Amino acid sequence: MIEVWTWPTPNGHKVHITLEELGLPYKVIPINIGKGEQFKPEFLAITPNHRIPAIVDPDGPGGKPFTLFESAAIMMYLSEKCGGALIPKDPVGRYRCLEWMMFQMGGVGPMFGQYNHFASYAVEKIPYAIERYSNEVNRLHRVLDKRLSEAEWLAGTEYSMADIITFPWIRNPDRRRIDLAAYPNVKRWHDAVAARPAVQRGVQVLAENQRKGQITDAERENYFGKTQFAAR
Ligand SMILES: N[C@@H](CCC(=O)N[C@@H](CS)C(=O)NCC(=O)O)C(=O)O
Repeated sequence: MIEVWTWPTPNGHKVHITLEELGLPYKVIPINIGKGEQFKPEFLAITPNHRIPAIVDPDGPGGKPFTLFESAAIMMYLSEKCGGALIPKDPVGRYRCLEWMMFQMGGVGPMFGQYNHFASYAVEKIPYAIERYSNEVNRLHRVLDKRLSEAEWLAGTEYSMADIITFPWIRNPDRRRIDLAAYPNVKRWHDAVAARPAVQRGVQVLAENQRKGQITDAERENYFGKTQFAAR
């Protein structure tokens, strides 16, 4: 059975939703990143980047165990394992899907992450940084809104990995002080993705561990302090 080393964050949920949509059996191995479990040797053996998610497939290529990190790579691997499921077969749809997956990995994830850092996690509140990333978060919502005014799904006419990879970063818009009413096409798409039973199951994985209140000093140290930057 595929092992998912993970935690209930947007990057983790991308893979949980993918596994649920594909109907692949999987075993969840919780990596509590607030407690620093991402630095344990057994996790570093799977991913040198000490970030969740990562997977171990005992039945990888050539029938051998296979490890993989980076959420988009994992999603593409799982799709291929299921005959290319959730990636359109026609060349235009396929490249639209990859295009929007890259847009999430290179734009939405890093920019929204920096916004969270400066607006919610940083002790010192730097107005320039908060404004810079707030502008980017809003700009990226506008780009998505335009795309979704032209197409039902990000890849075009069919629901795909591009929607799965983006959705966990759009849900809970309050966390980024976003009102989805300002982005009606994103809102329509968000509600359609959120209604899918596999999506609802995916976002429940380890959900009981989601932090309720403010970041603690111990979590801050693991994410942004000496522990994070120690040579390994
Ligand atoms: N590009 C990576 C990003 C992974 C990532 O940033 N994971 C975060 C949680 S969402 C993490 O593990 N953080 C732990 C840490 O910062 O030490 C992917 O898409 O898989």
